[in-house]
Amino acid sequence: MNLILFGPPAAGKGTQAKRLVETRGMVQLSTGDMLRAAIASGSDLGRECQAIMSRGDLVSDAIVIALIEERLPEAEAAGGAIFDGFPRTVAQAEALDAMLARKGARIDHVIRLKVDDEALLERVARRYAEQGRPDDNPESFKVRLVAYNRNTAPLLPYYADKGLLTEIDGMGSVDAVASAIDAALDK
Ligand code: B4P
Repeated sequence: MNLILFGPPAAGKGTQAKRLVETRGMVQLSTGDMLRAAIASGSDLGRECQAIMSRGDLVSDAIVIALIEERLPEAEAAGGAIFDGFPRTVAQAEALDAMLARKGARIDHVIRLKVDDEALLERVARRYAEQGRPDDNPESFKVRLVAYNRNTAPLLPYYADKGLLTEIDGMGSVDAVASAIDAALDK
C-alpha cells in the first residue's frame, strides 16, 4: 500500500507517519526529515537547502524528487510507503505517479489532515519554544502557510478527481487522529 499523508505545515503528518511505521511496519519517506538530515551532515545539498528551509520556502522540485527516487527501492522491498510531506507541488505529484508507474505501483490512499490555522500556529509556537527548529519561528511559519496555500493545496483536486482523497479531522489528540486514520485505511 502506498499512502500520502497530506496537510498544512505542522498538521501532524510526521507524527502520524511515525505511528504507522510502528503499527503497520510501513516505510516512512519524509522529505522534511531527509532535508534536515542533509543539513545536519553538512553536505553540499544541506548547505543549498538550509537557508531556503529556514525562510519557510519550498526546496526545488528537482531536489526532493531525486531524494524520493533514491529511497523508492526501500519502499518497494517493504511493500509500500508513507509519503510524508511529499508531494507538495503538482510537479512533484506527477513525478511521483510516473516513478511508481515505472515500478507497476500507484498511490492507494491520500489522507488529508484538516487543522485550522490557529491550532497550527499554537503547535509550532510550542515546538519552537521546546526545540527551536529554525523554520518554526513565527515569520518563517507564515511563509510556510503561504507556500502551502499557493503550491500544495491545489493538489487536493488532483487526488480528489482520482477518488483517492479521505479528509480527517486533525484537530483532536494524536490518538484520536490515529484512530480516524486507521478507520479510513481499514475501510
Ligand atoms: P516538514 O518536515 O514536512 O514539516 P511540517 O510540515 O512542519 O511537519 P508535519 O505536518 O509532519 O508536522 P508534525 O507531525 O511535525 O517540512 C519542513 C520544510 O522542509 C518545508 O517547509 C520545506 O522547506 C521543506 N520540504 C519538505 N518537503 C518538501 C517538498 N516535498 N518540497 C519542497 N520542500 C519541502 O507536527 C507538528 C507539531 O505538532 C509537533 O510538535 C507535534 O508534536 C504536534 N502535534 C502533532 N499532532 C498533534 C495533535 N494531534 N495535537 C496536538 N499537537 C500535535
